[in-house]
Amino acid sequence: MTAGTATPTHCPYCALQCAMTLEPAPTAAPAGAGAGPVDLGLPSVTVQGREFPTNRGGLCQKGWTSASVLGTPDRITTPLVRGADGELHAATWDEALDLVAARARQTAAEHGPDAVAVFGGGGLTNEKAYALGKFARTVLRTANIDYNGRFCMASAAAGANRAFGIDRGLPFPLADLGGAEAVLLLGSNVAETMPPSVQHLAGARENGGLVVVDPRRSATASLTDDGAGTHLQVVPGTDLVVLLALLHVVWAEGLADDAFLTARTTGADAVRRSVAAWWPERAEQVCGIAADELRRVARLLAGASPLHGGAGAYILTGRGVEQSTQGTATVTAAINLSLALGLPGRPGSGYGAVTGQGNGQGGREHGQKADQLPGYRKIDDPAARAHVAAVWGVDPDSLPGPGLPAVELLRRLGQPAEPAGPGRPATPAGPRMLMVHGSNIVVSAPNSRKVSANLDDLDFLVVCDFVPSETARLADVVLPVTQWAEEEGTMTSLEGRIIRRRRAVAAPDGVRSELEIFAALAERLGSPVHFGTDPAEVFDELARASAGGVADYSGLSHERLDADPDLFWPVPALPAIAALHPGTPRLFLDGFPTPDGRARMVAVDHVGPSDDVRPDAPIYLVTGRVLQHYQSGAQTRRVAELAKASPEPFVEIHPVLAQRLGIDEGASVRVASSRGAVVAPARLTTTARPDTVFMPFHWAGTGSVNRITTDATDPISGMPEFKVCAVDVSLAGTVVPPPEGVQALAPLASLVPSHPAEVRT
Ligand SMILES: Nc1nc2c(c(=O)[nH]1)N[C@H]1C(S)=C(S)[C@@H](COP(=O)(O)OP(=O)(O)OC[C@H]3O[C@@H](n4cnc5c(=O)[nH]c(N)nc54)[C@H](O)[C@@H]3O)O[C@H]1N2
Ligand SMILES: Nc1nc2c(c(=O)[nH]1)N[C@H]1C(S)=C(S)[C@@H](COP(=O)(O)OP(=O)(O)OC[C@H]3O[C@@H](n4cnc5c(=O)[nH]c(N)nc54)[C@H](O)[C@@H]3O)O[C@H]1N2
Ligand code: SF4
Ligand SMILES: [Mo]
Repeated sequence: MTAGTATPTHCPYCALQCAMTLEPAPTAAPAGAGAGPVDLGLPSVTVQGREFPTNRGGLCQKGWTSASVLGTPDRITTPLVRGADGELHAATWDEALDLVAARARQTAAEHGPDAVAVFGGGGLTNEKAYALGKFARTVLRTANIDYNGRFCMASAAAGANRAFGIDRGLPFPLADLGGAEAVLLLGSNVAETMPPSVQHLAGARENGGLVVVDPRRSATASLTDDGAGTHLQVVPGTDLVVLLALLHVVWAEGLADDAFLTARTTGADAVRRSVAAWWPERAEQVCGIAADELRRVARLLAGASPLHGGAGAYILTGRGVEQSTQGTATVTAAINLSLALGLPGRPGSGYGAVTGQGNGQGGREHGQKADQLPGYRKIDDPAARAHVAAVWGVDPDSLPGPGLPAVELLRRLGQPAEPAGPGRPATPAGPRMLMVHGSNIVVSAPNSRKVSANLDDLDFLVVCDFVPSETARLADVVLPVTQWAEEEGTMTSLEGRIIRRRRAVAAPDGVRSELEIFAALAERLGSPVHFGTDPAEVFDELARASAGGVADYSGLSHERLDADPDLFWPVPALPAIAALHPGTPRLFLDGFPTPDGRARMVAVDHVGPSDDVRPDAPIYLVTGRVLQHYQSGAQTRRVAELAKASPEPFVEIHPVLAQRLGIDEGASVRVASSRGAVVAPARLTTTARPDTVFMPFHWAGTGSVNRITTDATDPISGMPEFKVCAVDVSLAGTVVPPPEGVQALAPLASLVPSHPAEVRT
């Protein structure tokens, strides 16, 4: 970037992908000025919000401060290789790449190709996600590639694919929400996780029509104050019951859109029968929401639906309901409710999932998911394999089949084969080598102590990152990569809009793009398959590979996207009529992409969380996010303003519960599950339920909440139950021996309050 040149691009973080302009700062930051970029030979950069339909010029605090990660003092600018002394040392690119290639070759020779596993990320551009999948399938020839989207969107995807035949998080532009009379938000805290999006809820709030379901009075739940709507402070893990009761009321009170159900859906009768037993008084006993309140909300949603003359209604799900062992079932019930009210496929109404990661949408479309090929194709579909193999220039039979979903993959890393036991099948040996691209699993994976132990059991761990994340620190080789403002590419936002990421600054000497890394490794591993290093060229190939698939990008190129920021997939090429397809902002208007064109309604029922409260663990733990930190915190903990505003993990606890447990504000609290214990300071707040504590997951160390979350998964989607588990809560230092039969927890001596060493203030 030359001085005075403004580069229009988008935020590096979440799926809202707020538009911003990057410009060289007029003056360099003075030495020692906290967030000021250090001298990595990079120009310092200012960030301005830019007008765009989603953020309308707004940015959140993470967006404003995002540029400081470019010059973070501990940025990795040279490959690192673990030496005989057990430490990571600087190495040349040739040394590092030769070593990675040699170990991949050796591991595959000794244990078979599936022994080399790949873990990707929903923050990768479409080009990188595509190249990663292609690299795994054609160079490593491993089936074992999956990614952190399994933590993030898998249940929403499974529910939407089953019901609609397609999974685009929001099948309509976000701004459409603005015209709605009612919006039901289940387990989504957009006021902290996508702050600029809150402006699109203004219309519903003016109508008193915002309904937020959350066990906490979150910032988003507080948006319902003063007559703006309703907060349903549900018992954790029981949203499915709320939805079943709402469906019950809709049918019982004759509010369903029968004409829509007949014309555009299948399965409605079975669903209607299945909710007959969920009358509101019964539901109240399980979910804790008063029966009258459930009735009122059902009537409010129905009244807002076009059938009853309303201006429109939306039902949206977030991680609070999806990260659950009944996540797919809950999403299915939310879709059933939307269909019963006739919302999907009607302009101004619908169902959507609020996708989370920057490229959480595109990341699930182009081949880094265990069961997928580019274009949202199924890897076990012979026609899909033939199409993609032709684009790659390989024999379709050489492509591996589906691999292990993320949680199962992490569970098996480094583990020996196990013979069949009572009630359990034999398990083959797990992968021996792992390559990580865009995830910090040591902090963000469920039951993370087990994940760390398994990483230790591996023969070889390779991590690509630009900062020494907790996972990178365990690696045998770390390969330093470019950051968002240093690269070209595309991202697909939560709306299915394909946007351009643009290079605004030169990358520091010594770092490479992942596209260059894949090409260099492919060459070293003797692959005849071509790996482009120019993102525009890789995008053109991705577009060809996606042609005819569900997520069809074949009508797109970087050039076209530069000229038109309003393109939503599918955007097929239209060579026969030599016209440009206009893209598809709104899906389902003419039908659902199922074989019969109808949406499928599926009956589901409530089972409850896998790790429900019980005498030795009588309190619910729910987890989530704070505004200032992004995910595992690898990036945002390095931003001085953010680390200062939110320096450490904490335990939100209701004053009534705190008093019962003898816990004062700020006291060190021990939160223990059957997997271990964490310690963090107490934050007393009446926004909590008295039976529930909340912890954010953005930190490593002794307050890292994923040390105690469960790695139980949804049986359909493989998504882990991050949101709810059963814990015991006590003042740290007051040892209560575990009741008999309960696994002993980590000794207290090892649990000191967390003061993350990495925080810079
Ligand atoms: N600040 C910030 N923003 C982010 C991110 C970030 O890390 N930080 N990450 C991005 C990503 S990848 C994602 S996936 C999104 C996530 O965005 P959200 O889904 O909005 O975020 P969470 O905080 O994980 O969860 C939302 C809410 O679920 C509630 N919850 C917990 N258990 C339950 C339950 O049983 N039922 C219900 N109804 N609610 C429950 C929590 O109290 C929380 O308020 O955010 C994106 N934006
Ligand atoms: N308890 C609990 N745990 C959770 C959740 C929860 O709600 N509760 N939410 C889950 C969800 S929804 C998600 S999405 C996950 C996310 O958690 P992670 O998968 O850990 O995601 P990030 O923290 O964004 O990690 C991204 C890492 O990749 C690096 N990186 C960024 N861009 C690139 C790139 O282009 N290439 C490469 N090679 N590296 C890059 C960053 O520096 C960082 O170290 O956490 C999950 N964990
Ligand atoms: S809401 Fe998301 S995309 Fe927008 S500035 Fe904040 S982190 Fe970035
Ligand atoms: Mo996510």
